[in-house]
Amino acid sequence: MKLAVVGATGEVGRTFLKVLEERNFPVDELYLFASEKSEGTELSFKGEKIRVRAINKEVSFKGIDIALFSAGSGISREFAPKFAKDGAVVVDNSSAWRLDPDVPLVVPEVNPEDIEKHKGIIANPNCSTIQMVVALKPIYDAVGIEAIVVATYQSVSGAGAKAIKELEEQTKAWCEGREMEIKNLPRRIAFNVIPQIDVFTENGYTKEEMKMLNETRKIMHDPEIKVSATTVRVPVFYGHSEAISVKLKNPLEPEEAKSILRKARGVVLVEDDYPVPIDVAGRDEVFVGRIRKDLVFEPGLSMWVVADNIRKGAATNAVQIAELLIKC
Ligand code: L14
Repeated sequence: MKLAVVGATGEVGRTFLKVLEERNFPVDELYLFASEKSEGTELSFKGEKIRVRAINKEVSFKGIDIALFSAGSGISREFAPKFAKDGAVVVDNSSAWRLDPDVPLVVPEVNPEDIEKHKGIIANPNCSTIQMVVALKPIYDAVGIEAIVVATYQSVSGAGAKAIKELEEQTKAWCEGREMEIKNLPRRIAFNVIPQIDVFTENGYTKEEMKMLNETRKIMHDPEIKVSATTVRVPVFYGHSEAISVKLKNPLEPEEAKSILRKARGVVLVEDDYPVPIDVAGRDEVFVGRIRKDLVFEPGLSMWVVADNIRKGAATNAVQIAELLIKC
């Protein structure tokens, strides 16, 4: 198994290496790629130091079996087809290919069968979408879901290492009475919340919010399901949280929903307490709590869903896809 990681030095890239190691993914040779400025960085994998190479037009990708990409949409658009042409299967974490009809969009707990239709590229969904569909699919299968209203509370790690640093630096500056600098996020994030992730589209929703609608429809194979999202950045380092209300097609009591989710793959039902991001960071499952009858939708349910956005929301989901690929 010759594996490549593209975007190896990023938040998700480094976590790919950790997750591959933890899950003992069979790797004979590992190739690490990143931008020119990271060339020469050494990253360790299974006790070995591996040198990061710059990705550019001159590199040959022949012989690679699987390539895990998390280097942004531009790099994915340019290089994923090249890897695929040279015989690799690309698992891409960017938004570049997610809605392409020739590219399966896969969450292993939800639609593993879609993998088989790949033509060299498989897309990893958006982090907020992944945790939402893992929590809702078992309920969808039991009684049907007509509509979802969701507000997200997204950590800064979703916007990369630079945004993590920005929250740290602003917090330090505030404590020391210095002026806070805004660099990568649209507003100050320390001691604040920002109701904007990604750019705005014409209908007043952001791209991130539209991804939650369009990706959910594709993953669930349900072009009718309605999703209205408000995505919000909060001053949390790791872990996205979501307040979700669903309009069901058929009645389901909260107790019945709990017994379904207790058995659901990849879900941890939190019953006497509720999940919070600092407890969930570093874990691979999706944590669900506060399941209750919704007071607007009839029949409906409301719940609170938390997951590590860098792990289940990105790296772990991609490695799970790679695991399915080698089983085929
Ligand atoms: O679509 O900034 O994969 O929290 C993942 C991170 C969108 C933005 C994606 C964030 C991105 C998101």
